[in-house]
Amino acid sequence: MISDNLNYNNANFVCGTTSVNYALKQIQYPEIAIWGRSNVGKSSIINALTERRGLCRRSMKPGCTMQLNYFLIDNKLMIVDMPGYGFAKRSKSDIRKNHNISRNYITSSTSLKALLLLVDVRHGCKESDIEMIKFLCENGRNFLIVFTKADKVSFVHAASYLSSTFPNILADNFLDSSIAESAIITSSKLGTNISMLKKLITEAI
Ligand SMILES: Nc1nc2c(ncn2[C@@H]2O[C@H](COP(=O)(O)OP(=O)(O)OP(=O)(O)O)[C@@H](O)[C@H]2O)c(=O)[nH]1
Ligand SMILES: [Mg+2]
Repeated sequence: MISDNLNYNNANFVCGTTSVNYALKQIQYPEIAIWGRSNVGKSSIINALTERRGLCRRSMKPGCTMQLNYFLIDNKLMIVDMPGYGFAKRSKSDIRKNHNISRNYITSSTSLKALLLLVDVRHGCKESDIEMIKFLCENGRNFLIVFTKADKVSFVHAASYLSSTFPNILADNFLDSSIAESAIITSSKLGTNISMLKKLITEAI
C-alpha cells in the first residue's frame, strides 16, 4: 500500500529498454504507465509530476521515445514512459516496433497497475486514441484519460469538450461513456491539476 505522501521529487531514471521481459525480471515495483500519441506531452507530465524539468527528455522531434523508460519514484513506485503512437512520419518498421513494445508490455506486465492515456485537449480523441482505449478495455487494464496542454485552450473549450463532445465520441464508438467521468484536464506547463493527478495515481496503485 502506497501512502498519499509519496515524494515525487525523489525520482531517478532507472533504465530504458525495448525488452518487456528484461524489465519484468529486473523490476518489481507497482507501475503506472504513461501512454498516448507522439508529442502529446508524456515526458513533460513526468517532469511536472516530479518537478524535475530535465528528468525525462522532452522530444524536439515527435515520436522519439522508442523504448520503455522506467523512473523510480520515492523507491516505491515505477513510472513508465511509453513510446507514442500515431505519428505518421516514422518508418513503417519503427511504427511496428513501437506498437509491439507497447502491446507486449500492456498484455504481459504483471506490475502494471494503471495507465494514464494522454490526449491533447486541442485535438481531442483521435481514431488512434479510440483504438488504444478499446485495446486497454479488451485487456482489462485500468486507465485514466488525461487531457494535456490545457494552457493552450480556453476554459470554455475544455469544459464543453469534457462534458459533451468526449462522452459522445465514446458512445459513438460503443465505449462506456462513463470513462469520461474520471477524465482529468492538465497542463504540465502551468502545473494545472498535477496534485489531483498524484491523488488519482495513489488511488490506482
Ligand atoms: N504549452 C504546453 N506545451 C506542452 C505541455 N506539455 C508538453 N508540451 C510541449 O509539447 C511538446 C511534446 O512534449 P513531450 O513531453 O516531449 O511529448 P511526448 O508525448 O513525450 O513525445 P514523444 O516521446 O515524442 O512521443 C514539447 O514541445 C513540450 O514542451 C503543456 O502542458 N503545455
Ligand atoms: Mg517522450
